[in-house]
Amino acid sequence: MIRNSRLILALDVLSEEKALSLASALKDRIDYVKVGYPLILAAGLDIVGEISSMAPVIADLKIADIPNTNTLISEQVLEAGAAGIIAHAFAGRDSLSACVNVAREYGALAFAVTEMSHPGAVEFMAPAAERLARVAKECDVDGVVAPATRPERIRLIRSIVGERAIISPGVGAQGGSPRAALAAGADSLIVGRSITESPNPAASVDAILREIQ
Ligand code: OMP
Repeated sequence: MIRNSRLILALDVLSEEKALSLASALKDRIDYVKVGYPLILAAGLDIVGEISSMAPVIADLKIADIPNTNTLISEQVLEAGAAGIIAHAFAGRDSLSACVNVAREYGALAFAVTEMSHPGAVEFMAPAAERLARVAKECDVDGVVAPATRPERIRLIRSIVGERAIISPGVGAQGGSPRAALAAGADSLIVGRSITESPNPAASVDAILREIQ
């Protein structure tokens, strides 16, 4: 399911033009483009289809509502062309299963967030992360999101989710090390600003690829 480079580009830019030009320039170097609220709110939902014509898109709407609303959100973004969705596990099994079920209907991937990468995640998410990872597994997600800023937590979450994919944000701008995250068990890195804000995005991708290969 994860392709070759182990790199997912987080396209958190606010200009449609910049988004399309980055996707076009980097599409052959990365496995997926992750598109979330910033770009979808700025450019509209059609951006998902436009980028999908260049590289598969993971829609990161961190879906966390009641099951019916989760179903409607998932359908909208998958109908727009996304190849995968990210949902929160903390809303519970019924809510997460709603997203997984829609993903299955569309032949798309469903990911669940376990513990987030930012410092505030240690307040509420870290104490619940093992349970969230178990819920994600029980809901039969394709993969989970785990923090590259705390590789020891990736190791722990790997011990729970087994063979399921772990995609891991937090390298570069948030301070995590690409090699350490992969060594701890991540399958792929999610990288945003250190590429999108670089004066030479392609060179920045190549530097990360050299570091992890
Ligand atoms: P940079 O910090 O710019 O590399 O971007 C990281 C990307 O990963 C952003 O799109 C975040 O919204 C996302 N992300 C996290 O940073 N931490 C998490 O715990 C989860 C995500 C995510 O689900 O993608």
